Amino acid sequence: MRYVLSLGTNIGDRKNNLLSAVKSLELIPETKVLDCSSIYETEPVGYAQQDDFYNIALLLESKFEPNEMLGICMGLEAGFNRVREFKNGPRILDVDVIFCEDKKISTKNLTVPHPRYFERRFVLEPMLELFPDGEFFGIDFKKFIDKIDGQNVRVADKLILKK
Ligand code: PH2
Ligand code: MG
Ligand code: MG
Repeated sequence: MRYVLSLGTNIGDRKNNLLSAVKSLELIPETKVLDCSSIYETEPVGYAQQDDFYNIALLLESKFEPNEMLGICMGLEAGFNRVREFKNGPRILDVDVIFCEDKKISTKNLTVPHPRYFERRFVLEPMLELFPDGEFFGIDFKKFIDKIDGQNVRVADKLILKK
C-alpha cells in the first residue's frame, strides 16, 4: 500500500531528528521509503508561541495496514521520548499518516485522510513537491493551497538518502 506521511519537529536538532526518523522507517520490513521532500522550515500553526518547525513529506510503500502504520508512527515518536504536553504544542517528533492511497478510514484512533491536512501549508507544500500534479490517487489536494492565508513555509535543507 502507498502512504503519504508528514513528519514534523521543533525541538532539538531538527534535521537530525528527521534523518533518524527516516532511517528508522527504512529498517521496517517490507516497507520502503520511495521518496522524500526537501526539508521545509515552517511557521507554527495552531499555537504560535513556539519555535519554527522542520517538516517533510514521505512517500512509502508498505505491506502494513493503516492501523499498523499508525502503530509504527507512534513507535517512532516513542523512540524519541516524545512527551505530549498539550495539543499543537512543541514536539521533538510528530509522524502523521496523511493518506493511504484513496482509503477513507474513521476509527477512534485513526482518521485518514488526516482530518486537518487540507488547512496546513506545512503538509501540502512538501506533498506538492512529491506530486507536482497536485493529486494523490485521484485526490486533488492542490486546490486547498490557494485557500490558505499566511503560514509561511520555505525550503531550508535537504535530507540525503541513499536509493
Ligand atoms: N504540527 C502541529 C501543529 N502545528 N505547525 C507546523 N508548522 N508544523 C507542524 O508539524 C505542526 C504545526 C500538530 O501536529
Ligand atoms: Mg500532527
Ligand atoms: Mg501526530
